Amino acid sequence: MFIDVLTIFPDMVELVTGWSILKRAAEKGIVTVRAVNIRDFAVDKHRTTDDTPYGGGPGMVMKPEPVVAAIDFARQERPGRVILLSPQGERFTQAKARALSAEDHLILVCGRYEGIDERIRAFVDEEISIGDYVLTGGELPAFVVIDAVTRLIPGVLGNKASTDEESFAGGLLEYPQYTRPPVFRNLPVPEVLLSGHHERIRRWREEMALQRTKKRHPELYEQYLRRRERGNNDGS
Ligand code: 4HQ
Repeated sequence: MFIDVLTIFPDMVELVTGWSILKRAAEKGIVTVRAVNIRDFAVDKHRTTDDTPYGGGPGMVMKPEPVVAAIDFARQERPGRVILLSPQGERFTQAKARALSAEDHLILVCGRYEGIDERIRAFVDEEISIGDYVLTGGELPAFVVIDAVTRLIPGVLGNKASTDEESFAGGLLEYPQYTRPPVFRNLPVPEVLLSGHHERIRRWREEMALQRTKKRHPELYEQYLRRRERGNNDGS
């Protein structure tokens, strides 16, 4: 998969490409992330990417020409799905991550300032929000999308991700996990996990995942029950 990140802060892209899983995925040639500097597509001598809003008001607006020229550039070698990160977008979910993981080329447009010129939206395929809070730019949301999407691409996690998702726990919160030591600051590991009874362990984990989801995320729990009734247990 090719991922272009269109931004006026191209150095930030190293945050997601420079370390750990994504770095290895890039080395294996499974994912290529490229930073495209929107400022390189500004035409005036000061390479301006923002301007004051028509009609007045506070803050600056991202100019359309450099952003759309950067989109054209990103699209010139291969077609791509253009995604704008914005609080006005459709909420990003695991189902959306799964769908995007099948794409060949994502073009992620990161806005800055107080907003973008509305006409940029005519060149965008979809708009995604990572949640109802206001950030200073679309870069961190883009990195969230990259992280969630790329871990679903076969080979990136050695396929463990897909098996995780498709286990009974698909669509539920995780069960509690423990590792050594058996007692930490007076807090013991639940006895069942030390028992070696694999079937009891499996049932305990299932029960904990269910209880935890019901208590902490009742909406997800209801969705899970509805899907289980339909005979679907892979979280889709
Ligand atoms: N932004 N989910 C970019 C966000 C946001 C979000 C605010 C997007 C600032 C310039 N993007 N503008 N939440 O807060 O995607």
